[in-house]
Amino acid sequence: MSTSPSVKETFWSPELEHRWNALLNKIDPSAKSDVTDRLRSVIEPWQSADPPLVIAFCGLFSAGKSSLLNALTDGALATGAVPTTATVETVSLPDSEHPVLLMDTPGIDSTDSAHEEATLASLYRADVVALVMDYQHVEADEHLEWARRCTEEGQRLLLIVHQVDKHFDWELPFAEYRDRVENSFREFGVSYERIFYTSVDPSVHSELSALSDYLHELALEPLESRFQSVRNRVRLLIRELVRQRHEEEVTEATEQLQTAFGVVPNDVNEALAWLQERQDQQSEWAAKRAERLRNIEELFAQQFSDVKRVVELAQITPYETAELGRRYIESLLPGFHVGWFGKAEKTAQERQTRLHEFVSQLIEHAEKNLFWPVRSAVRVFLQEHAEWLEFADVELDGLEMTISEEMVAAEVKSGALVSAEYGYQFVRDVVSAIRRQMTARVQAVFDDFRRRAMDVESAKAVPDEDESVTIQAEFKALEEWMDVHRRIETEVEDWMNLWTPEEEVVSP
Ligand SMILES: Nc1nc2c(ncn2[C@@H]2O[C@H](COP(=O)(O)OP(=O)(O)OP(=O)(O)O)[C@@H](O)[C@H]2O)c(=O)[nH]1
Ligand SMILES: [Mg+2]
Repeated sequence: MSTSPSVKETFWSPELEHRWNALLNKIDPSAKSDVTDRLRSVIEPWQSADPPLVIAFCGLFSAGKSSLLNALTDGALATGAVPTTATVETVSLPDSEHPVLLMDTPGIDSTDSAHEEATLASLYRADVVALVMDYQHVEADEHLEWARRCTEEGQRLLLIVHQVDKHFDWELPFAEYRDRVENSFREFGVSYERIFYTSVDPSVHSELSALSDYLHELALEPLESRFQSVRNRVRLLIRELVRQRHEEEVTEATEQLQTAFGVVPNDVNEALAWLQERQDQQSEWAAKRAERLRNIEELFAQQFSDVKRVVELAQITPYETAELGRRYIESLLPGFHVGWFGKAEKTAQERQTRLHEFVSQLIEHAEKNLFWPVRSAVRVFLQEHAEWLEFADVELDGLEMTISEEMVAAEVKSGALVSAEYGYQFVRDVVSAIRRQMTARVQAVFDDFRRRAMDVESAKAVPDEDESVTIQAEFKALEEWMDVHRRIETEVEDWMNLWTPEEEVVSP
């Protein structure tokens, strides 16, 4: 957008005036609040054809504000420089192409609260705040905090380090002094447009004329960009109003947060950062828990494969036992029979005997070489990790071995009963069946035990129960607090849009 004089003349359009009145009407005039007056003071300069640029000179008591203003305006202040300033006084910057008003304000640390009120109220009229600081007290907390508040509120800020004639180069090179000052403000999170070093008394370090030039330059800024500061100040005031309207909610949410968290954030962004911190902490815990659970999985997998190896290597059919197995198969082959009278009965009896002999030896070896070693390995493992068990006594009931004649007989594949050779395969099949049974039962015990271990470890999700409860409360309080403030912000924007929808007035 261009900055031709015609644009300037019509900046405060009838449309803008109309919308402004719509905004003012929205404010309940009966509400006890000086916000309306302040709103009017923001807009007043803009209702003239050539809105003056207003710069408020603020600072601590006796920083030299009045003296500086007098120097910039060739002694225009009515009160002169010497007495303590008690009211806001406005003077014009001489020889400026567009009007520039400089406001002299009472010191912000004034003991008189009326003085301080006057200064705070004047800030809403100012397009730019110039913070005047005595050379010797630049890094005072008040300065840093004030400057940061301006930054937070989006107020345009000039820093003025005044009375630099008090600087002696033999004490400290001036460049070093400057670096130190500028770093302090940056580190404190202050953003300012410019910094000037000035004095009314003669000094080689004084940038008084540069400051004067800069103020003249500011007057040439396009109105569109200056208007952003107006919107910003109106927004601050509207926010104050909307907050007043939601005072109860804000107080309640703040108290809750105070109780739960101990501190209250300055704004939603800070609250979000805290929330993020808490969430990071929780995900860190979650990650640690996941790792612990993964370690348990690995531990069980390792143990299981160890036990499985014991199962696989167990010798349960030494030669003579295998022989008994083969003899049993032999007795099942077609053409096998015993005796002459009652042949069938005797044959059946012989088969039963052979099965019985095979199975009893099988049981004997399997118990000694398979069952007991496996049971003992499992028991040792469970006892080593008794912290995961509810009872000190390890439950191993599920870990049994059942080898019966029926089960062994069931392994016979009748289709294969054509030659005695099948006996070898049959014995291997029986051994496999026993190993499978043992493995499955170990697996069942392990599964059960792992489930319990996981339950115990999962319950340890948060370092301790109390902390978990605290965090839940903190989350809730923070979220409610943010919710209230977000609703306020939404309302503030609704009000602002009554007046100037952002995209219509402010061009990038
Ligand atoms: N050495 C030196 N003294 C200065 C300078 N500027 C102001 N002073 C002195 O500092 C004292 C305070 O100056 P003022 O201009 O009254 O300061 P102020 O900030 O307006 O003070 P309040 O209105 O009371 O807040 C006076 O004695 C001034 O003479 C300067 O550049 N150098
Ligand atoms: Mg003064």
